[in-house]
Amino acid sequence: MDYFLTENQMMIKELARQIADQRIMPVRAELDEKEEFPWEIIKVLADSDLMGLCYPEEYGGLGGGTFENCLAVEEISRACIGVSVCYAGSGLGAYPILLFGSEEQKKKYIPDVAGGRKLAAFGLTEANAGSDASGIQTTAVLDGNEYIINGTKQWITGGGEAEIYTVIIMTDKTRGSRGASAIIVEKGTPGFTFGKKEKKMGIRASATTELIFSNCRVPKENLIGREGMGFIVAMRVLDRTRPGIGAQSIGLCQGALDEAVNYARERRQFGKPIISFQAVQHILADMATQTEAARALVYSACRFIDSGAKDISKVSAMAKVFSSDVAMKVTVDAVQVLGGYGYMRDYPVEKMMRDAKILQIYEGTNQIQRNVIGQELIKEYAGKKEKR
Ligand code: COS
Repeated sequence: MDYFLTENQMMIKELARQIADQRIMPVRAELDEKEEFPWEIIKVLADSDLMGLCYPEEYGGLGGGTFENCLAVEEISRACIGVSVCYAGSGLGAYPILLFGSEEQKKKYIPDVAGGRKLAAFGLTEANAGSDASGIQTTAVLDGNEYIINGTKQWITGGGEAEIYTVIIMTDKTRGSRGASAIIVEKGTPGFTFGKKEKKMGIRASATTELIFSNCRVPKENLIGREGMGFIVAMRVLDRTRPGIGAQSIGLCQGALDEAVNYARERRQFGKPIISFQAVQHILADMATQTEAARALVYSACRFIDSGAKDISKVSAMAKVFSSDVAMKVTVDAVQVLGGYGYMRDYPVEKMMRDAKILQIYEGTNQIQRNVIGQELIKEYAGKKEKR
């Protein structure tokens, strides 16, 4: 399919593809096995300017948008979504500052993230606040010129490795979601430590830890926007970043499809390559069709967001839910095509299937995405919103 990419977009895709092929593919199994954070690859991505794709030039970025970022995420994900989440997770951490931060905050934090000198991470989830994001219990109390933060965040992508954390905390517990605020906490701040590194089913190259705040004091200037805006900051940021999960999904699908087709061309049974059997062709045909449909939706969602559209929740949720469900199915099918070999760690599809599962869970479960789409439909058909 021709998606009419600009020359610049084609260059970004090609550069990310080269790095994926030359630097990520050869080490992905080892990174998975050792659960090792891919700092060397992050450095290569930074040196190639790919860390700064979606940030304005005035803050050291390349001035691209969601689409440019997603093209790079897609190509990196074709090789390994464990690596791509280390790359994209930093964007998730920086977006609260980029979208809602003060000029001083943007100048202070974004250039280092855009240059890949520092990673950012986003802290919303807690032990008892996952889908019910407004149920967070971590608090921040203003004491003179500082906030004192107490509580624990859970399953934070990039935990321990990132330098800059944007966390959603309660500044007024009596107000529910309207009592939440977003605040920046830097690694090394006294009272801010990391819990154990989680042992995960997939995306094992990435780091996932608790963030533990114990009377952690941060300057009140670290508040993003105003007190009470935290839930909206989180929701708006997730609206923009969820197509990135779509990009991870389509990259993973493409990687799995490539492996399955190549294997089916080589593997002989009953005296012929198994790709000559319709039973196998039909599986591959569905994998290819679903991957292309997901790609078309993710690309359209990104372009819609980059057009400056305000009402992006539904399209963003659609891109995430559809493509991640496809990724789960396509990777399961890839294992099926490879049969017994597919189940062994010697072939990459085993890892791809393990990796795929998180796409249906993080940045809002696929059940939550369907809730978001459902709520938007209700508003549109009641005439309260323009139909999109
Ligand atoms: N953009 C702007 N505002 C939004 C919004 C969005 N996308 N989604 C919700 N809001 C606003 C609502 O308008 C409402 O504002 P008012 O208080 O002024 O009415 C407020 O936020 C609360 O919204 P709502 O009542 O819908 O919140 P719920 O507690 O019912 O939760 C869901 C809504 C489930 C959609 C939300 O909690 C969610 O997305 N959960 C998943 C969180 C997630 O993605 N976690 C992953 C971890 S982060 S990697």
